[in-house]
Amino acid sequence: MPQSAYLKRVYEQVTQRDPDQKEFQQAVLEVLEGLDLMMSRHPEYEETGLIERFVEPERVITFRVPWVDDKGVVRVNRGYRVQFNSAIGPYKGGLRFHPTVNLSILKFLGFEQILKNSLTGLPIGGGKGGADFDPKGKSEGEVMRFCQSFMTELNRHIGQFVDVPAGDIGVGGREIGYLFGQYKLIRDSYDAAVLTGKGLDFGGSLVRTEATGYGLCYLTNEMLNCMKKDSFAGKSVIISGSGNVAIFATEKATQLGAKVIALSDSNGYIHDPKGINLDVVKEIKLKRRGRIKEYASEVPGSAYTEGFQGIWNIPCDIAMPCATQNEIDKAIAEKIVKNGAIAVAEGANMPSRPEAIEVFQKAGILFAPAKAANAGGVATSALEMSQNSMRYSWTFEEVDAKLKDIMINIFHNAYDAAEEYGVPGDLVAGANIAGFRKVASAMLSQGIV
Ligand code: NDP
Ligand code: 2IT
Repeated sequence: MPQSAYLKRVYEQVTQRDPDQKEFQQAVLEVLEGLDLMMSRHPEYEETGLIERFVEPERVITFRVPWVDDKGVVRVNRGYRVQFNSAIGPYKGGLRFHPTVNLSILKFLGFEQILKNSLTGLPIGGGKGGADFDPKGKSEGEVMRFCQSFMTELNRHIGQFVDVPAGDIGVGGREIGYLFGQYKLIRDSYDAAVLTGKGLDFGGSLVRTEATGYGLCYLTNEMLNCMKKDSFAGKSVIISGSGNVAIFATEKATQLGAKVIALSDSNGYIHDPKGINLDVVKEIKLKRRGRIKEYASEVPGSAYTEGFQGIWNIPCDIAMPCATQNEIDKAIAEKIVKNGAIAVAEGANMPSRPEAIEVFQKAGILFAPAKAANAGGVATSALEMSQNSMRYSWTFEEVDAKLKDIMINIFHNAYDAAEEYGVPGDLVAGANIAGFRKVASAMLSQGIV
């Protein structure tokens, strides 16, 4: 809990206003604990009601998404877009299609996105959206019709200067393609920069697909180098999840000399002590849209175990949770520490519960929080928007070099802010402070809006 009476009041108001929004409250509390260190130097935050404004989304849209399944049955899902903060640029953030999606989850994600996007150094505000639609087991036609219906409503709320969605859990290149097609049809306008994560044939950027996982490894490598004079070389790594972020984190960690020994999905995990064969994973997950357990029947010497949390029983040097929020609880964190890990870097958004972060920090192991560590995806989205505006595309090497620079800068900004505020090495506080001060300064300049 923050010490500042003002921040305490703001947090109480958040909990009283939306008592059921537990994930949102969790994200707000973590950020306010970081901002606590800034309050004595910035009386203007309280004088202008800045924090009350900061924790309240500028706009929340919810809408009906009706569609017809392959049997001719009418289905209705709920769609959302949380337009959280536009102080430094148009709202920017992904769309999540998952049955667990609700307003609390999208508000937590949108809130985190504000500071993450600020950390990238690029001009993008914070937003998030999605639907409680479950893409699992749906046919191509069902996914397409759902995306079309979703965009039939969403289109009026977005635009390249207004709000620019992208992918997240359950939304990848296929879904972005269908969403873009419907937007273009309804608006009769080729606004390429209205969505990011597009296919390379129609305005997508090279490296966007890989960007979150690659960026995670670039930042982690810089953290290891700067804080421990170490690197990925020769390290054993465990990565949870087996979606977009996990796959390309595996690829980059392996390129940097590490051995990734386990991956998971929501059903269970695979362990391959020789090191994961990523070609097999890509064939299963990206080509066949299959389950991670199929790996064990195709790769001798590997094993599949039911239950996704068991992955953290395996000892590793570096842990990178890349599946979903609140996966790492206190007991799992204690296990990771006891097994001798030297670093934890978050690829997913808020994968560690607050008690888990405390365990990592008390044990003195390196900890890279999500809003710094996974910012490479949205940073490359912003580079996609730049290329769309220029009607130009950079090469893979050009985008990759920019991504690497951005991730290294994010690490140093968070690291330096932690030093400046007397909590050296605390990248959680450092990332919150470094991200917040630019947003705060922009909000102050723009008056009470
Ligand atoms: P994908 O949909 O590609 O993959 C998600 C992976 O996480 C799957 O392996 C999925 O398993 C697993 N997973 C999802 N929900 C749960 C759950 N409730 N319990 C256990 N496992 C689960 O998504 P991404 O890889 O894009 O996203 C992963 C994380 O990274 C999310 O937290 C997302 O917000 C974050 N992120 C993504 C970015 C991006 O650019 N895509 C950018 C920054 C952060 P299953 O198939 O069984 O559901
Ligand atoms: O959580 C995230 O940063 C994303 N899902 C990516 C958002 C984006 O706009 O690229």
